Amino acid sequence: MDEEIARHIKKGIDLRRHIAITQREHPQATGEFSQLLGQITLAAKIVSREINRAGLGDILGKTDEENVYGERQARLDLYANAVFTRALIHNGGICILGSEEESDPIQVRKPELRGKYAVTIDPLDGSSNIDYNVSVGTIFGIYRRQTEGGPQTKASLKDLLQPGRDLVAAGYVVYGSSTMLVYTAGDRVFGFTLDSSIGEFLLSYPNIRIPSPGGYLSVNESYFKNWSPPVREAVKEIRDRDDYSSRYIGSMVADFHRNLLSGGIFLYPPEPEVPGKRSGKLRLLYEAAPMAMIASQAGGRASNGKKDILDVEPDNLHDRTPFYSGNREDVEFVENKIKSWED
Ligand code: AFP
Repeated sequence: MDEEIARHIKKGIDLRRHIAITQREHPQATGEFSQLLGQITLAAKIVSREINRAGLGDILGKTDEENVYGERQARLDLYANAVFTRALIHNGGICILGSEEESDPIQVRKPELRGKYAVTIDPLDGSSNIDYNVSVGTIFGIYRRQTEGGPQTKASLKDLLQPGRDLVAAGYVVYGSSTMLVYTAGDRVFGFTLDSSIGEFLLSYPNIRIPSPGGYLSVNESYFKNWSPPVREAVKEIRDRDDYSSRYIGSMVADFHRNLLSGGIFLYPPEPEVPGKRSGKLRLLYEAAPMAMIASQAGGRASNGKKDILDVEPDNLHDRTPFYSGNREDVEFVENKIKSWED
């Protein structure tokens, strides 16, 4: 980042001003990217407000609807999906949206509203925790449209089926004890905290770097018996290190966020003999790829056990992937364990 621009990025500035300053590095920018981030933050504020008063309204609990993975959707899943979809489709500078809650992508139908970005979103990750007042989150990834023909031409699936390496920006919102938005546009990772008294996200972390070594081991150990031998061995060894402690919330955004700030490794390994979990649980496009971009920009790494998540080419919108992310050394340690068993 240009030093003159970096000087203006100070703690406390609001997100809109921050975007305006960072966009100075791109004099050719049309404003669509700023508009898109603006719509994401607007939707995040609306969802945050609803989550904060969740116990008061009739919005907790499950619906009778199932998503494409056969999981029963929580009311707040549907609410968050509707809020983000509306904000992005009508005014977001995008041409197509892939949502974890929708089986098919959503097209921007009117040519005059079509922008040059394709967005993936997990509107409410960790929603099975919502009834217990546990942190949940939203994850988003922003790609450049690949379909030729300009706004007159409809977008296509290939605009969404891109490897994480092609992400223009990625981020998440964690609805926790405070609401935070963390994002990267490929140069540093920024963290903003929502000041609800003024309704603005203010810069609280100007340059997040994953501390290393040490930190938290974060994995659902109740699946220990289902993992492959190298993964079991790696987890046991990390658990025994003196500078590691265990924490697992079961809400990826919150687990990832803690480890981004404190170091360590988050794992969701495959369970080779368990139907539906042979590639783990997490979704490549909606969860793994955006988080991999953030981990990598913060000096860490995310892997599927064999290669960097950013290099994995998606075949389908709802592909799942094993996921190991955090300190570069810890992720490489797991990769090497897996490799040593294959050799
Ligand atoms: P839900 O959105 O159904 O709560 O799933 C959340 C999630 O995809 C991810 O946020 C967690 O890391 C992971 O599932 C937790 O899964 P386990 O309950 O199997 O540990």
